[in-house]
Amino acid sequence: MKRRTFIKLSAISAAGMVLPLQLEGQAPAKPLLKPSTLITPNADFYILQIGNPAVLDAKNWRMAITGLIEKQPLSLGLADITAMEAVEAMRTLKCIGDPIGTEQMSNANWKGVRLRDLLEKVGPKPEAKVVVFRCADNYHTAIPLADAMREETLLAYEMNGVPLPTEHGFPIRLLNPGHYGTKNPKWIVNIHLAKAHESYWEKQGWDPIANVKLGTMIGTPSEGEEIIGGKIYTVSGAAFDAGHHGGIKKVEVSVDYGQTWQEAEIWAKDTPLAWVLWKWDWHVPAEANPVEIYARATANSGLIQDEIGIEVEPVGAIPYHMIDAKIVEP
Ligand SMILES: Nc1nc2c(c(=O)[nH]1)N[C@H]1C(S)=C(S)[C@@H](COP(=O)(O)O)O[C@H]1N2
Ligand SMILES: [Mo]
Repeated sequence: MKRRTFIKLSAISAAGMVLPLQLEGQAPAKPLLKPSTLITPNADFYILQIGNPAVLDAKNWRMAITGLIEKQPLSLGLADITAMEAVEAMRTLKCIGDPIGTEQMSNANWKGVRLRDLLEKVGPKPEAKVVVFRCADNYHTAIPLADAMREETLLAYEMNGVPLPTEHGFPIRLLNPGHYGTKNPKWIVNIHLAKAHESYWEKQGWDPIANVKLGTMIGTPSEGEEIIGGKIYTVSGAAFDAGHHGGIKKVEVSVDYGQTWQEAEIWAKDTPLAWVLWKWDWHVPAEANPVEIYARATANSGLIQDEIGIEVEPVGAIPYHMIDAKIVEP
């Protein structure tokens, strides 16, 4: 079968840098699952921002709540926030500028407070339609007030049991369920209620809503990997829909250019707001040959990734992931 041609993106995506994970030296005889844990350790969690991380000092940090509010503006310190009722939740973050299948997607357990509990203290005026977040690195973004009032929308101060690491937004970041990274601002210093707002990335053409699309990534094999013929190889990866399409129903793999699809096993999952991890044991044919490996997810709503692709799209992309690999003689 004739191989199809795809546009390969370089390591830089429009909304930031891709930080590929690489296996050291030779690929191991028995490939590891990738991702290998449901929770991404903080040291491995992807990092993305417009410039350098803002380095803030917990003692001097204040966050103001201002704008179209019924009551007086609030100025809060970290202790004011940690004194409020805490919520713990698992959440996956994914970058909107992610070329299909790359690894700007990670999952953590977070602790924080409901944004709505803070907004209720100041009372948004009826004309307030968006909540604007201004950050210490000059990043700014807004979300609809209705999203801000969702029970699952959190201001997080802990990540996997420790205070937010500097690069993930210390002391406070937003976790906005169902939305790409752009709508999860870090290093927040001001929360402002307004009628409308044009955010940093929107000015450059990125989607102002940024709902996460159904997506699947292949972690093993990696691009160009040599797979030993005649043995079992475990193809693995992650799939995520952020709960928009009812969660992931199944993940399938094809090693014959999409003619047939094999159902993978979902071996780790939690809430629909977190990714699922999947694997499929492939009985690799003995003959040496180039091979393309595809993976696609179907959501509980029936939505399926039914077109191959690799390009970045300003609204996030839905086509499925493909890896070029090589079957080699044992
Ligand atoms: N203050 C600030 N917050 C930000 C950004 C930024 O540039 N500045 N980038 C956003 C983008 S594009 C992504 S994908 C996520 C990444 O979060 P992480 O670095 O904790 O993985 O942060 C978001 N929050
Ligand atoms: Mo991003």
